[in-house]
Amino acid sequence: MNSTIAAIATAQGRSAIAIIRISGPKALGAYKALTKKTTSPAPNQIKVAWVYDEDQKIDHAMVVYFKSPNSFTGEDIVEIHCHGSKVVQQGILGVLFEYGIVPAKPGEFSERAYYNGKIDVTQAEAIMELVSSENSQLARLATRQLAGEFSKKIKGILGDVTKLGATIAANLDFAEEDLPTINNKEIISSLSAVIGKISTIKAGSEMLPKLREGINVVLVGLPNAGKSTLLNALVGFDRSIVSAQAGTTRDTINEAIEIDGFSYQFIDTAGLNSSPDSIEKIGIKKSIANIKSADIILLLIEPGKELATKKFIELNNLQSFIKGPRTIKVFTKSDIDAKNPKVVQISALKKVGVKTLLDKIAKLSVGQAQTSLQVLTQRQLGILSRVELALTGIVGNINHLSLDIISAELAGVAGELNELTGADANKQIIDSIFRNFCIGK
Ligand SMILES: Nc1nc2c(ncn2[C@@H]2O[C@H](COP(=O)(O)OP(=O)(O)OP(=O)(O)O)[C@@H](O)[C@H]2O)c(=O)[nH]1
Ligand SMILES: [Mg+2]
Repeated sequence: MNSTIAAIATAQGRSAIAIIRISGPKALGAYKALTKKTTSPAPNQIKVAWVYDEDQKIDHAMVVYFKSPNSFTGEDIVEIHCHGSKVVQQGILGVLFEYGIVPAKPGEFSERAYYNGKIDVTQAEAIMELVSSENSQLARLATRQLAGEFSKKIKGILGDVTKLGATIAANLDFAEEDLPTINNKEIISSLSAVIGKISTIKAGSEMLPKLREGINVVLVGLPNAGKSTLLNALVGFDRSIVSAQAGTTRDTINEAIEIDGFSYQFIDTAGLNSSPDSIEKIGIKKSIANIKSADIILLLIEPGKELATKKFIELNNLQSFIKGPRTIKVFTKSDIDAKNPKVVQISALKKVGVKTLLDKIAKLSVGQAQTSLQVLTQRQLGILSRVELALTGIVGNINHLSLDIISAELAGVAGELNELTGADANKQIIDSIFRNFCIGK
């Protein structure tokens, strides 16, 4: 790649500062042309300098030079941190294009980093995730992937598959001498371990859409249980109407908030009333639908209403939705009637117990999965599923498969795994990954 590319790396539009990035063999020359300096700058040091278009000053900017190979792309890179006006940015780009530098395609900086061995494909995909992360947990996960954590896991699995393949191949070579080095039981046990690792990675990614879109926390209970009061306490302002009248909330009310880096959708619902009027009926239908699709259910019970709540649930066949670890039973109005300290109890009115409840929600939403959470793109998930299917296929049919065939299957699996980190990925796949990036990345 002999061309030198440039692009604005910051968001379009007016801003305090914009960054223009240049990568390639002409970067240093462009630095000198722009700043009218004759000596090369020291690498990795930010300098304040005037940038010029011929004799015309464009801006007083900060300029930094990263010397190849110690840069993001592996090539010479120059970054110009200028003022964020369109005129300044276009002025600088104009000089650069005049100098023979070409506009960068979307993701071309990352693509060059990939081709120069600076990052692998999963790290490139992580960069994209990080740039588009909508909350800090997602960003944290993407950062972990950027650090190569996912690639390391895949390389571990690839190592296992290759090792098993090699053992089988050795066994094939020595077959005539009747020296069995591996039996079906051993193959199954090795493959099961690999399948287990893949399932763990996949399971870790299932939580991801939730992290992106927000975890649905539905507040349900009989009329007057204190749902709307709790919603208001959770979100920190008067979102929902509260009154002593039963059946105040008739429609669902959503409010999104972020807690500890996770996005949540709190949903207040109409009270579950067994003999509602016609409008209430529609609201209750919605409440029930929300119970069914909730990630987390807060079942609110006011003093003296435990039995009535249970009855409603049974009457509407909601037991299977409400029981289980995603439901938190919350006893409300603890200022009126305090319960045994072991249960979750709150007084939303007096703001007692709300913080503890939030902690419980956070714990439930991430659970044990947090450390194994994984950002997987559709491409990565597809490959992992194919690999999993191929391996379970071998395990299931082991008695009908010759070592030859198993060996060939494992070679195919190794190829797929290599494609995952890009060691074996074809140009088309690589292109499609980088073209989804933004310009300047
Ligand atoms: N003492 C006390 N009263 C509360 C508490 N939480 C709610 N209330 C009162 O209980 C009544 C009903 O509260 P809401 O929050 O409207 O109850 P809801 O479950 O949303 O009721 P619906 O929308 O009718 O289903 C109101 O008069 C609240 O002031 C609490 O923690 N302590
Ligand atoms: Mg209400």
